[in-house]
Amino acid sequence: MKDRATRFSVSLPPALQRDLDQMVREKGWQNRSQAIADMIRAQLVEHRQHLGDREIAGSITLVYDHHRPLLQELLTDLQHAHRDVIISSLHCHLDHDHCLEVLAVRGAAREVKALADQLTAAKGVKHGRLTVTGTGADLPA
Ligand code: NI
Repeated sequence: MKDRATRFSVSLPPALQRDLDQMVREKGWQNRSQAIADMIRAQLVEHRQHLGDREIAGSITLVYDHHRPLLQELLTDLQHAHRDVIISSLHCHLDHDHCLEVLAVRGAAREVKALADQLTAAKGVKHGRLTVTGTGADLPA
């Protein structure tokens, strides 16, 4: 059974309310309530990233030069060591030198972030980014 929505009032300066209404129109939200609910969910995801044991899901994106000595081996070793967190991976050969790797991850926030940091910090990785989302079950409708 779906929980009933509760109402609360929000006070905003007029200019902020105008900007909010404009963003609601531009982004195609149905109304302010839907917009604010989406923004709260986004902030919850962001906030929960900092909670160490909480389970999160997301993706780690890496761009690197595969000619860099030992880099490929290091990235593969790290991925094998964290195979419990990595649920899928995608490798694309971007050009003669560069590879794009996207890892889908799920696990304790602390472990996911540590893995992302290690991969991103590896010498020869030109760009790395962890994008965190919820696991679905942890986000109210
Ligand atoms: Ni490649």
